[in-house]
Amino acid sequence: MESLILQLHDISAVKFGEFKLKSGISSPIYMDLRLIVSYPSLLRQISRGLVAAVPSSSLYDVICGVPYTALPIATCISFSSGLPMVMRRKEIKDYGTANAIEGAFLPNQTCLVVEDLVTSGASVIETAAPLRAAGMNVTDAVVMIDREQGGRENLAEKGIVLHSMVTLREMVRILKEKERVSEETQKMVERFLEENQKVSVPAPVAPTAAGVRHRLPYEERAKMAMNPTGKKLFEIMAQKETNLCLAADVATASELLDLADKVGLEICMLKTHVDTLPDFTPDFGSKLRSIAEKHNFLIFEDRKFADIGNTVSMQYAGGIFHILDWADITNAHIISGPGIGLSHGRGLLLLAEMSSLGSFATGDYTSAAVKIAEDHSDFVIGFISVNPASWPSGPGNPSFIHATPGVQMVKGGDALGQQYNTPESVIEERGSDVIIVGRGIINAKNPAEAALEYRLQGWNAYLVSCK
Ligand code: 5BU
Repeated sequence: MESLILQLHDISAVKFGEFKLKSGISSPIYMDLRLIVSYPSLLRQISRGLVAAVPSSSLYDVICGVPYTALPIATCISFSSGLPMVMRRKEIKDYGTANAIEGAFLPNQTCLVVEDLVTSGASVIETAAPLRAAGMNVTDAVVMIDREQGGRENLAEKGIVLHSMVTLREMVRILKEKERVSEETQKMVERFLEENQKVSVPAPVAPTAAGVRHRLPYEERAKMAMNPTGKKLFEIMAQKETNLCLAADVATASELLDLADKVGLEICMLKTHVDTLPDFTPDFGSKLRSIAEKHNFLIFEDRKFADIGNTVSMQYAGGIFHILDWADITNAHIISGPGIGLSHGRGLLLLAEMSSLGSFATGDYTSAAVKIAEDHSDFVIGFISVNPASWPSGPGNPSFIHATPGVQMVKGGDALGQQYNTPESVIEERGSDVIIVGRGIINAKNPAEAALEYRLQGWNAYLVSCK
């Protein structure tokens, strides 16, 4: 460590004088670590030191350097440790397939954030946000120099543990010991650190190109919706103060009708998989409709159509289930192209993303769903999405609704690849509008009470995101 610090001093990466920091405070010491790219041996030593500063590098699936100074450092760590790297884009262009995070990763992987220097921790927090929005877990950050000015505490508040190679105080102590700085300078730095122990994180600026904008209230969006069913859904959400959709995946039609009546007050929409009901009878639709009218919610048959338009039209209107007769909303994959033609005055959600692990509905596929929706906004009311805040265009046109499955009170998943996020994360961070909850409610001891709890969480998150 001593030799590393002396080398940094030799190349003038440590400067003494009067400097204005990014956080606005003025400091008697400044570190310019951008210089290290010109010194490969230093870069190597720093990378090794950072790996040694975390409890075990095997805890992480990927690493991400905070742009720009830490990018070459992260590259070196990746190269020497074999840990794959992802990159966060600082600017996102509002076109094409540009992602906020570049590289190959899977949701739920754990990403270690790498940084050169931490003051308030704001840069690490700025990098953790899109990583988390992309579905990764960010639990730790490693930094070469901790200025000990509140970064550790600010990061802890965001659930990130900071590991550091050396503190600023320790660094100056070594420089004094090796007679590189005077006692007076050392004292000045120590006084400055005493007086500036807590630099706060500047308030976040709402991302523009991607990410969640300040959300328009549902009632405003009702006025913008082109499709009467989409409009009605926004109106119900605003009137009933709920953005909860129940995925009513119970064993029988009679249980489903019973549950619909019990939780009807809490929901804006009830989602069915009608082909799973062994006791389905032709009057199921009219029975469910009368409960829906009583409690003022819409019915969404999660049929996921995926065939050519002609076949889909037959599956939709005919067969055993006559979905068209009783469901307000259904959904379709875009795999077969835009010709699914399910107008008939109802609403259609396009499957832009899926909640299951390894889903192929990402990137260009998701962008294609957005394009089809724009071209058919008379009957497309929005999307099944998982993280619209991470799309190149963000959640996009406010007349479209985003509904997100894979929601429970705690993050996690099931044995078959379902992945769960919390209501707060889905609405506030991921920019969706409707939380779709199945087993979180159905398997609760008291489903009506659980539905109330989900409704409150979803609604509070919506209120926060409107501010
Ligand atoms: P869960 O019990 O909350 O995991 O139920 C989720 C429901 O949403 C279930 O009916 C799924 O079929 C449905 N779903 C999903 O989980 N993920 C998706 O991407 C889509 C639908 Br589309």
